[in-house]
Amino acid sequence: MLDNATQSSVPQDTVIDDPPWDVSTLPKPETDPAKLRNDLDVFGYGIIADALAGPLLSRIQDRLFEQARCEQDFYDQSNPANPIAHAQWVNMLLNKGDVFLELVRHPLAMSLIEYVLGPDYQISCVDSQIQHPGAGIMSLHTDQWWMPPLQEPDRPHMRASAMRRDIGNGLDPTQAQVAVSPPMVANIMWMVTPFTVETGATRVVPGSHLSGCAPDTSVPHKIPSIAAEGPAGTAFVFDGRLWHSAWSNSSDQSRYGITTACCGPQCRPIENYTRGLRPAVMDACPPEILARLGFGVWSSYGHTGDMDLCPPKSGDQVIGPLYRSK
Ligand SMILES: O=C(O)CCC(=O)C(=O)O
Repeated sequence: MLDNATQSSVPQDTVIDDPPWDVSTLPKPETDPAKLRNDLDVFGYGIIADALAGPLLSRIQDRLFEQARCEQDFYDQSNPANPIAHAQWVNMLLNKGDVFLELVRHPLAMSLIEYVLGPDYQISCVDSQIQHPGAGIMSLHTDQWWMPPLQEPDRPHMRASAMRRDIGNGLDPTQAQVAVSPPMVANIMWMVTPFTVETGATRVVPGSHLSGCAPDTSVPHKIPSIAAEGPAGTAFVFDGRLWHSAWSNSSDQSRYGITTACCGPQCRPIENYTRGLRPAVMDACPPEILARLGFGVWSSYGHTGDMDLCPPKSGDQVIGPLYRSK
């Protein structure tokens, strides 16, 4: 059984030069749902052509560019996953413009998330990954790095809370010959501005979602990858097990991407909406989206006393200690 932190059979100082894939067969920008689902199965990702266009794309661009500029003056946050210079992170976007809600209501994109995770998926984050000019290369990783490896029955199990983002050491992205963990995460990278090799388009390792292990985290990478390129408005949907990373921006244009990561209902989302969603945003949020933001109850998980209430009652509404009258 191979998975996540399990030892790779390839010596650590190896640099893989010849990519194990035929570029002509790799996913191309597409709008056919069946083709996109097949690309997800085979390569671990699919590319949606013109996912955002016209006024919607302009509204998203305008709102994000302004927010990012203001936040740079305000506190200039960097993504703990991508703590490199000139890489900016704008998180909790649902609090920063109702236009961003349109991303998690995108029929085709969210149907692909449902295809990977099933109907009760949760929204884990809606945040922006910005590679400004000069931003460097991020470590390859998966978006379910926290998934403990499958246990060999005659060996001790990996403790769930012992998982760390940087313990991957896989060098062989090809399909494992043994059982691997299923996807617990599916993500979408929305290309708000053009994603090119020069601007730092996300790098992906096609087929690595079935490798059963987490990638070596060296920078420079030891593993070949390809750039998920596309004009502004393209979106690429990917399996949480796919090896990927941000790439260096050698251009003079900032690269703006938005990720809408989703996870199984049994997982903890990255962004804590039940605590941090602004009240006005919560009030304006459609109930079906609120349920996906952690305000729903899934098989009694997430309840505050009443199984069917969405949103569940908050602390100031629930029953406290009761005493029988003397
Ligand atoms: O910005 C990118 O291209 C990828 C970002 C990413 O993989 C992450 O934040 O986990």
